[in-house]
Amino acid sequence: MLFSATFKKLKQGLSRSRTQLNNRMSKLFTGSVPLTEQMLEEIEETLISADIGVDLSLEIIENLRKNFPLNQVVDMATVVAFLRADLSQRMTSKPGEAEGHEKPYVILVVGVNGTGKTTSIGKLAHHYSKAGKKVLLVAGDTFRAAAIEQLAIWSERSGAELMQKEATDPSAVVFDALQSAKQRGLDVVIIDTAGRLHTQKNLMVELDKIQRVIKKVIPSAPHETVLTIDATTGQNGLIQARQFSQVTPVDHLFLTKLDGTAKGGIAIAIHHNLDIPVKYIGLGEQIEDIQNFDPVSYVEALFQVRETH
Ligand SMILES: Nc1nc2c(ncn2[C@@H]2O[C@H](COP(=O)(O)OP(=O)(O)OP(=O)(O)O)[C@@H](O)[C@H]2O)c(=O)[nH]1
Ligand SMILES: [Mg+2]
Repeated sequence: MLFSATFKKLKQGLSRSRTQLNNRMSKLFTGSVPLTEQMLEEIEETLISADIGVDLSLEIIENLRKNFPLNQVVDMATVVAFLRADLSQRMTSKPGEAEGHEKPYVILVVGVNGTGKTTSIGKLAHHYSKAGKKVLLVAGDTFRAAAIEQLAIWSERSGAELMQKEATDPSAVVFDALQSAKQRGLDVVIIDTAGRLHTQKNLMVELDKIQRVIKKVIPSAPHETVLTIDATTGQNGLIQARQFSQVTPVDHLFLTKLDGTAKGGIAIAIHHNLDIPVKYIGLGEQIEDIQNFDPVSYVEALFQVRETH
């Protein structure tokens, strides 16, 4: 599903990151100045500080070097435009999945605790509900009463139904939810899961069991397994994504809290370095603060010379 991606909102969400980039860049440029080696180094550091990643930052600086000889007079707008164009060109979209038309369309949401699973589920539910779909949320984190309550709040906000059962095996709730959704012809089922289990082994066993139960009811499901990654954890998010995808198959990433970091370059690093596509981004705590990740608009929103108005 595509969200009404307004560029203005994307820019708003990335304002911290953009401001930091702009501040650092404007210290280097006082009007038009001859390009120096030191400036190149500082531009490189600026890119790295935005969490774009060391390798990619180096490549970009090399390209800048090729296009702008030392001592050539440049201004900030020209350099930022060059960086933006270069990055955009590298950010070709990864092949997206075909949206499943089978009913119900099952989305399994996994991720480390606190990365934003439940909030992101609320946002997804809202958007599907708004599009006229009948949505069922499943509280697969059954051992924490607060987790169920939190999902209940998002079900109210989004107008989605809720399936919950306290203190049972998560896969039992998932089984009941899918059967009910199938019988009643619901459109979308979104499953919340626990983020913390004692060991990676336990987590693997539980997620595996959930996957098997889903398939028992709907063999082609889950149609999407979405992993939430907290953007404010920077490069650790990359490591987390790698580790998690070894525990359970992951189709898409949902990169959350991009509004809360000045290191918005992490989305670019993840897009560049992982085979798992970033499909959604979270730009705030409100229900509408979700967008599809479009790498080119993302780069554009991140690299913009400060507006004068
Ligand atoms: N600023 C901002 N905050 C977010 C975003 N997404 C989630 N949060 C906040 O992050 C915190 C954790 O979110 P949850 O949705 O509870 O995370 P969770 O993964 O379900 O956590 P557990 O259930 O404990 O595993 C909450 O305070 C959310 O409001 C976002 O895109 N931007
Ligand atoms: Mg939760």
